[in-house]
Amino acid sequence: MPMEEMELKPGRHMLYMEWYSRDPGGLFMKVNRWLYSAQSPYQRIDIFESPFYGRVFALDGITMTTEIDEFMYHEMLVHVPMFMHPNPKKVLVIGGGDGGSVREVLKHPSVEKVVMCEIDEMVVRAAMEYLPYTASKLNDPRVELVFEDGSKFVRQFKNEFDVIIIDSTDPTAGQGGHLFTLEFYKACNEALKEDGILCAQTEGMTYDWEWGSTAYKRIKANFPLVKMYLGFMPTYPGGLWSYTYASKAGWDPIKDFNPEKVRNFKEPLRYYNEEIHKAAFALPNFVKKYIGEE
Ligand code: AAT
Repeated sequence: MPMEEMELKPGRHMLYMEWYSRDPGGLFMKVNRWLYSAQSPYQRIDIFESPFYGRVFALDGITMTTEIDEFMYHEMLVHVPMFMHPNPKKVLVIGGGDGGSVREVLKHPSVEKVVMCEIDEMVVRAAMEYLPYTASKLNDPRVELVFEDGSKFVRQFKNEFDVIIIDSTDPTAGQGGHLFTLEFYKACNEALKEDGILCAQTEGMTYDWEWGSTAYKRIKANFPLVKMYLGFMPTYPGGLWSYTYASKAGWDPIKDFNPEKVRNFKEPLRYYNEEIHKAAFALPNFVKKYIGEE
């Protein structure tokens, strides 16, 4: 057997360390081997293989996805809004260059077209090569890839999309900040059809809770019905992640939820189900306080 094909024996591996913002501590993982590193015009991109987490994708040293838990994040970000819409045909994903959100969107048979607007083409190319499962649907004929700042791209549309999903980096990382402004959420509202639904990843509620609280309040200023919900995400800071759901028609994610649709769904899901959908909207007191909903 050629040396390079021999299985690497466990030992004292190299380490990857993510320092959380404000430097309270962070996350570390063993590294088996490095697969890809590059500097794009927007950020540093790294993909490595870890003995437990599988392939790990990081931007500027911040973990974006790992193979063991990306399903938790992508299913929660995508299926809550997708199941709330009675017939989502046209979907816009902003950010999400690894393809995980697009993969989940395409599990819904009503979908005719998904536009993914990712600022960094190099992220998408690297994901297609090194994250085959996460990026598995990026070549689907229903997918249109656009490489542009999502905050600019969305402005050209009025009354166009059924669902918009914001799968962005943190507001202080790369160009992520553009996807957290009041103007951006307003433009998303206008790009949605009258019964359109928006859903955004709105950060962890443990460390940088101000980011999520600000995002929630700005989305709330632009939509008649806005609710935050939570899910577990082991490799994101704090492990408890927030998402914000917004409906232009005022559809309530609990009262107007149709569990039949989830029960009849043909595609396998590993996190999201009808009980999780309802439970995710129950917020701990400290989170209610942070977002001003006590
Ligand atoms: N699904 C993977 C999770 C991510 S990736 C977020 C993506 O948003 C990145 O690929 C980044 O290049 C892209 N992005 C950043 N700014 C913009 C912009 N202005 N327009 C379009 N795309 C953008 C997010 C994980 C969250 C991490 C939590 N710690």
